[in-house]
Amino acid sequence: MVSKTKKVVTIVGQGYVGLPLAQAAAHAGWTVWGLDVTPTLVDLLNSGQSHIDDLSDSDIRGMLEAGYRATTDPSVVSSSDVVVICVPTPLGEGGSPDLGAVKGASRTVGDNLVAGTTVILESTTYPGTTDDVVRPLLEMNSGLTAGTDFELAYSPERVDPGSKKYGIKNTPKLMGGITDASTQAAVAFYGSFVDQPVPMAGMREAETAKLLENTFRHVNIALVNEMAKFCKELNIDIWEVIRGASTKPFGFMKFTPGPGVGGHCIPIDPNYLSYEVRNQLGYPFRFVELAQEINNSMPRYVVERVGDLLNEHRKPINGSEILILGVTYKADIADQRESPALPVAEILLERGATVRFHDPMIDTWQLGATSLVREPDLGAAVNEVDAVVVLQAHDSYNLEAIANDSKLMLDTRGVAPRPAVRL
Ligand code: SAJ
Repeated sequence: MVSKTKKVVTIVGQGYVGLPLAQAAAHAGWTVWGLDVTPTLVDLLNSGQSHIDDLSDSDIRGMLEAGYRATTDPSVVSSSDVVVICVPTPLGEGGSPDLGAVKGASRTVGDNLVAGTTVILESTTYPGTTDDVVRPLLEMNSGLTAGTDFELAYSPERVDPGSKKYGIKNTPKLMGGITDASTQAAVAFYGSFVDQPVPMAGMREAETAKLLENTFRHVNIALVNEMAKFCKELNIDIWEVIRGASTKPFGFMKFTPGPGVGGHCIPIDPNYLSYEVRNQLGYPFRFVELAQEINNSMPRYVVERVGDLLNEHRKPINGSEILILGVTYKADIADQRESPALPVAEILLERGATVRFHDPMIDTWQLGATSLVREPDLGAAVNEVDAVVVLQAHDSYNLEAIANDSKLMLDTRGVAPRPAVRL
């Protein structure tokens, strides 16, 4: 539990990582400042409204009652015992990591840092970022020394958006510091609301463990995607193959083919590792680069499969009406980042198809310069179009009824019964 005097934490970046962390800390008795550079977001949060899938408006109101406040004022850092940086690390030009937000946050924290504070980076990044990028900026702007005047650690976020089972409390959390004392300072912070804090040997090991976690998923998704392609040509049911393999109770983990890999993590994070290996050592991290190539090829493969199915009905793609079901990056959440639906639609349009969409989580879908409105009547649209393509199997879809009512249906998630055709 937190010591008698209310401890204060500033969490920099109030997105899908920073906000749930703020909620957990607030309910564990911390005074929490949610520091963000977006004034409209700060106002929204302080008015009790959420902008992320995993927290509702009432969750935000509960945080405000528990001592949370959002702010744009970085001076809160100077009255904080702990500062956690949770800002985005997108890919920049040519697939290299864009650390602009991390650098900006580090300078801001450095400008306001006082001795005795514990600073933790959570943003997913390449090994060495905390030590070689964040630390120098903190030290330069504060005149303080990491590991001596203030503690410094790295602790990767492990959020599975939309998960009903895992949240911050019951997900083991890795943390590695510049010194053992820094590691223990991170353990003391997270230990007040995480069941299992996991101290690591150092910051680089904690940074790299996160990348291993996501690269593991990325590579295994690419493996089943590539197998899906050749199994189709060999007339082997890949879904049955995976069902069978999944009965192995040890040494196997189920992954399934899909229309492509979306989200803010899996398609992005492994590139950090391949970037750093190539940058530092001059040779490629071949698994990641191959996995990227295969996963990025899936939208075009989906369109090829649609073409094959239309062809069986003597219809070209050109001039056909195609209904896409599910434009988010995974089922039952509203996030569209890196969703494969966009490249699928773009390639269909290139081939002369008319594209319509439905997604229970999305009202209007930005397709290049065109804003598509969700089909108002799903049943009618299913009957009207030449083909239905399921990209995300949202729980609310009755896929059996849609399969029976559609002229033809391609199911890219392997969950719809016949007469739907699986990828
Ligand atoms: N996907 C497949 N086949 C699979 C699994 C996933 O095609 O077998 C696709 C999904 O449709 C999705 C993408 O890959 O488009 C990413 O899927 P995901 O479940 O990994 O989704 P994220 O990015 O929301 O969550 C992941 C976490 N997921 C799990 O551990 C189950 C985890 O990798 C990270 O903790 C988290 O991102 C993160 O923040 O890094």
